Amino acid sequence: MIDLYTWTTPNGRKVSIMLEESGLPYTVHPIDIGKDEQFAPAFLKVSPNNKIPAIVDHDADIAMMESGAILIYLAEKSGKFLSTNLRTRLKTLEWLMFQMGGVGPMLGQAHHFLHFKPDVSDYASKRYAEEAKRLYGVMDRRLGEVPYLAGSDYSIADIATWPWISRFEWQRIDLNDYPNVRRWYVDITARPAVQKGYDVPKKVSDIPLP
Ligand SMILES: N[C@@H](CCC(=O)N[C@@H](CS)C(=O)NCC(=O)O)C(=O)O
Repeated sequence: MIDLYTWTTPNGRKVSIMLEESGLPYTVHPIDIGKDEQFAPAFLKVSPNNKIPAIVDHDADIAMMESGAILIYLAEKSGKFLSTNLRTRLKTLEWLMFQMGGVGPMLGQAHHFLHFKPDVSDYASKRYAEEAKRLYGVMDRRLGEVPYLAGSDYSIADIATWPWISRFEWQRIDLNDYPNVRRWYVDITARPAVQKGYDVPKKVSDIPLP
């Protein structure tokens, strides 16, 4: 059994969606980051960076933080969504790292400067609005060539990226400007495991649709 420590955010949803997709049994432990529960000493033992998501896999005696690393672990454990074919595997890891290093951190800043505090800094609002559009452009070109980020198959690269795109409204992105991202997003939204994982640890809203 896997313990999942999470909250209703894109990084948290990556892991609940992966657990739902792979069929691995898990128990949810909500960590309300709005109430600073991520700073509790007991949670620090599981997640030394004080951030969700984190897991403890009791079968293997493994505790892990960092969503990208957790997705790789769960893919290895379940044998799903990370190909053993070297070329496909490398493409999957490449687009997973693009999410971890670009999409997540940059769109996270866009949420602050375009959604939560749009008035504090024109410089920051403009910078992250432009970077969000640039990243959507990169994904749109890729998804114009292949159905999924890693190529022909749905993978942990898509599972990592989709929850960030589900906040397109906060990023002031019109998905109709990125038809390939729109097609990919709508297709993945239809997956029952995505819909179930989105509502972990609790339902806060319907999944936004363009
Ligand atoms: N690189 C980390 C980022 C995790 C992260 O930023 N988690 C946020 C929620 S999405 C969090 O726990 N924030 C609480 C805080 O910063 O105190 C990952 O991908 O797991």
